[in-house]
Amino acid sequence: MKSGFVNIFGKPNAGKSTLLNALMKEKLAIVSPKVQTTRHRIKGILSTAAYQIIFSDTPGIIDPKYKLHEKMMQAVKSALEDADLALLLVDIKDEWNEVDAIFSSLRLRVSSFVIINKMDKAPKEKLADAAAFFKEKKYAQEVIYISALTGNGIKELLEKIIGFLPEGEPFYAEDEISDLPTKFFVAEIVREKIYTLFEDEIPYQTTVVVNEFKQKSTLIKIRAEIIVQRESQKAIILGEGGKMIKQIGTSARQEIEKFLEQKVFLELFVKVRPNWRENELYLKEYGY
Ligand SMILES: Nc1nc2c(ncn2[C@@H]2O[C@H](COP(=O)(O)OP(=O)(O)OP(=O)(O)O)[C@@H](O)[C@H]2O)c(=O)[nH]1
Ligand SMILES: [Mg+2]
Repeated sequence: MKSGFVNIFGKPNAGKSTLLNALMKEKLAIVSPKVQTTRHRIKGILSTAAYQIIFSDTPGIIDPKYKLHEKMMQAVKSALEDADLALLLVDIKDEWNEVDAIFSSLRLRVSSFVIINKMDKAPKEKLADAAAFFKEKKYAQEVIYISALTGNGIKELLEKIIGFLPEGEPFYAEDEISDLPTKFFVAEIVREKIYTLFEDEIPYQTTVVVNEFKQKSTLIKIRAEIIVQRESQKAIILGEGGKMIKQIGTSARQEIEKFLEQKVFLELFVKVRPNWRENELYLKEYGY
């Protein structure tokens, strides 16, 4: 039996969450075209008779600007501490020197694979140049190309990871796919819809908490709160005549139903909590 922790790191938007989902063959982590979508460390547990891999998706590495950012970087740090193998994800379109500086600053004590992502978006020559650039780096045990979006290269990556795993017993029960509660995933799905539907700053001013989750005879009743920092943001989330919040609710409900494989009744409310991103108590209450 082999088992181990395989943790994914990289700049915001590199495709870390898309990669976690591709490796798990299940959508666990939310994804958006915007940076700083992921705010937590999200474990995905892949178990077979031969191995158990505990993958961790992490927030994109940034310079913290407010307390929520600091919490996000603590999630990165925790994943740095228990990794058996680090997957260092590079968006082929990013500035390689800048990415290299970030990877070097992690001071990794474990082996790492540099994974060049979004290969579907770059010509072969550029991929070869990127590989040559990263192969020279001390931290790069292997350099691999993938497209997390199309699935290209994922099977080969998984085989390489398994080859690298230490011998060991499983850490989690075989039927567990994550260490996070269902409520967390539900809140994340609502948050993803906010990232998709709103431009600019709104997603960054917002968080979501599920404060009721009740199994009824024919459906699950869920009540969630969308937290914003200001009244003006509340008005934007609601939209004219409640048009926007209705849209969030409809698309979130459809996805939650798929995730839970059950009918769902979803109620959404908007609450103003001035400066919640800087407030230790609120951050704690909202799961950060
Ligand atoms: N073309 C292409 N797009 C990709 C690929 N992988 C991810 N993306 C897109 O890149 C964007 C960011 O993906 P995420 O998985 O949310 O990136 P992330 O690294 O988790 O981002 P943060 O959570 O903000 O740090 C999304 O629009 C994805 O669809 C890929 O292989 N090819
Ligand atoms: Mg992410």
